[in-house]
Amino acid sequence: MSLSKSKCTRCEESCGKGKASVDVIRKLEAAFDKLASSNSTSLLKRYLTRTIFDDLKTRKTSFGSTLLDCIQSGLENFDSSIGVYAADPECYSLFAELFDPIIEAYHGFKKSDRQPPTAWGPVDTFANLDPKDEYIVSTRIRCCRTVKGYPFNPCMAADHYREIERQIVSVLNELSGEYRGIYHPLTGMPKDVQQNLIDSHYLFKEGDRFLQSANACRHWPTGRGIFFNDKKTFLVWVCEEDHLRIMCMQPGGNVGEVYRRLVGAVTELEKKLTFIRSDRFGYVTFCPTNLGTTIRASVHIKLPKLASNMDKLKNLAEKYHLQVRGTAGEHTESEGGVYDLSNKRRLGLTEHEVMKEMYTGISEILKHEKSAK
Ligand code: ADP
Ligand code: DAR
Repeated sequence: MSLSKSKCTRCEESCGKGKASVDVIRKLEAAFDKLASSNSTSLLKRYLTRTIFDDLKTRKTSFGSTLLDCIQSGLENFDSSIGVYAADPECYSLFAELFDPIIEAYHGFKKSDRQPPTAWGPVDTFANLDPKDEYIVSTRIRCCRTVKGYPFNPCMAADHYREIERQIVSVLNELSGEYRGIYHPLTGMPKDVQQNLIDSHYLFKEGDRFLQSANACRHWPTGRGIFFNDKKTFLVWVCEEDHLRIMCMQPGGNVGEVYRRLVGAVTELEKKLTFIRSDRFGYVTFCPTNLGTTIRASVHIKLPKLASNMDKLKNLAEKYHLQVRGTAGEHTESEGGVYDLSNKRRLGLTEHEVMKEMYTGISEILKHEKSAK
């Protein structure tokens, strides 16, 4: 039996659009007062006015998700940058009064804007940004997908995770050629193997407190795992933050090769899986920061001259719509002078435009590094 519309165990209430329980509303009221009096700088605090809060606090989606499911991470982590997640795909419309201003603030994407149709463009547009391997350690391009008919983490029962994992893995196991690989469930994975995959930047980390507060880590590690080919140049995360994270990566700066491989992988997967795509937002994800193309195209790069002045590097990156992060990605510091530089914009642009922006930005950053004194 499909579980996609089953009971939402979190609130122990039958699904079906209706009203949030008295208990949920009471929890929301107490947490709202604490947030309002906090020094949080999250987009949640900035845009969850009392009026909007009162309008939204009683609502419930057909999956059973409430406002609490969407904002509990930001209520518990005042240092959140965003503070909200969509507990299921309906949340973006049912709680639009909160999501829309947050999406506009983060992406510059207004209520009247629409994500353009998917357009990967010519994959041979991009060459190797660092043919002599002097600066770029590795290139990674990832996109996120969610499977139609299922809620997102906060409202997923253990059987949801098992069913989605089963669906995705059966498709992955049919892949051939350079995409042929093996699925490694987290359940039963030896801790040293798991840690080695994380340290090698292949596998997602555990214990992100923002995701834990969002109830995105319940039933862990049920239904979670990683698929990869023998060269680890094509990988798929199953049921981490989104139902799927599809990524291609390899040493060096050959952006074109990585992009070609990713486009081929996604094209193969969407022949067998129905992904959630909205006319307004494009591909729908758990976190609003990933909506649209859902692409993060990044290089691990060494910039000894520019990195000697981080404020200057970040301002330069901002000029090219690039984000500077630590070596292990989000919420991490640089190790050994290696920085993660990636596109900041992914909503309101086509896939090819996102890639061109990243490619051009990294190319310009390298010119600055080479000419710096
Ligand atoms: P995402 O990029 O999917 O939002 P994270 O930022 O948490 O997720 O990064 C996930 C993992 O991918 C981290 O271990 C990070 O080091 C790794 N990573 C990101 N970019 C690269 C890259 N260019 N080369 C190698 N690993 C990378
Ligand atoms: N930590 C949350 C989400 C930020 C975006 N990162 C994701 N989705 N992994 C915050 O609000 O800061």
